[in-house]
Amino acid sequence: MFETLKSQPADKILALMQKFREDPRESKIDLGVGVYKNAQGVTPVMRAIKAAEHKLWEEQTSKSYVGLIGDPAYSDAMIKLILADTVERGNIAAAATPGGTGAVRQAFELIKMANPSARVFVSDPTWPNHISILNYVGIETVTYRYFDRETRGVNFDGMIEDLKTAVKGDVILLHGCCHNPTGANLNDVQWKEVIALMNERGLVPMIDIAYQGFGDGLEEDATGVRLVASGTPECLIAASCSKNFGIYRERTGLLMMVSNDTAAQKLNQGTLAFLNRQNYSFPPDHGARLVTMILNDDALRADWAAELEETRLGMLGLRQQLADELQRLSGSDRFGFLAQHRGMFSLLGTSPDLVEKMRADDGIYMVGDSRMNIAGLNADTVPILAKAIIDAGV
Ligand code: PLP
Ligand code: TYF
Repeated sequence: MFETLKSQPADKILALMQKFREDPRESKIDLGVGVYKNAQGVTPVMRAIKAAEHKLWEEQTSKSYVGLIGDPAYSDAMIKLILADTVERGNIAAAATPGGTGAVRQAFELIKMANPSARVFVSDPTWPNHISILNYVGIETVTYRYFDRETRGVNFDGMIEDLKTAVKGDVILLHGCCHNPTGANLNDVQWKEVIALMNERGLVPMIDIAYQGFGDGLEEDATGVRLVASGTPECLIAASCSKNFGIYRERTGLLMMVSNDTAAQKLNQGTLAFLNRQNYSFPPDHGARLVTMILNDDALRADWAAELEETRLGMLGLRQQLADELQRLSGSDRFGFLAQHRGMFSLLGTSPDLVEKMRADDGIYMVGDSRMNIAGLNADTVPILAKAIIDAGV
């Protein structure tokens, strides 16, 4: 049987990670995989996570199964974090998942189950796993214009024009904040316009939110998802705690179904439990428990939010430094977009050839589409990157 298997395409981001490890140059700079790193290049365990783990170790008396949807207290805490009080709790069904990827996967399976003919519209470009999981689940994918290669901002007119080709029941996948890979995001007015269009045409929004707190702040980054959840009849939300709690390997995510039909909540909740059971029975608990402990404890929560804010401001500072340095070297404002982008990523918008040239000449590792992880920089490496960008002729 195994002889029938074909080799599968590698994940380009993870392949780049390997290539970086194998590069002997000491001066190499890793701007690849989307993992936060501090100025020392370390992905730290956040202080509040350490404290919660300590408390958990002392207090936890059993590791027996929790439940198919995880601990409801986790769902409650995450719903509050993401949606605040914009939607009644009775209008939301939720289930813990293994990471944000697990939530994305379960959401796609749910779409396939509820409407096998639905197409999913994704931004051009988007996180490559969106497309690869959609293909694997057997859902037709349509791309909508998103990134303007001239301005490096959002091509909003193109986006709206393309979304107008969607028909009733199609799903529109939107990044809640800190768009991966571009760093370019919708403003509030644009969110409202997209919502109006989706409502007019009977389209179903799905929000992937993996970087709340990395852009403009915890509350600010939730603006889009809150507008969608409160302004559309139904939507799906896939959330990840990997980045904002720094618990990547704990696999902590949440899938939400928001519906204005309160009577459907029980059925929706049962469907999420069913989907979890088919795929892995019980979702992981450790990360979800830490998140719940932190969000429900004033002191831990304050410390977590403070450390997240330091992280966010650090990345913003690096963005500004890079934009300033490039302005100085190029004598132009054409790199100003780097300071406008939000989150961990910016798409430089250059060719794979120049990306490869910067890797070969300067040991700078960005993803082939020219996505840079800003957190891979520090104050000393920003000038090195800026010079490499100018030397390569970007
Ligand atoms: N969605 C987006 C847009 C992402 O960038 C990521 C990356 O980490 C995820 C979802 C899922 O992350 P994880 O499965 O590690 O929680
Ligand atoms: O885009 C990124 O770099 C992060 C991390 O298969 C990641 O989202 C990368 C590849 C992958 C899963 C997560």
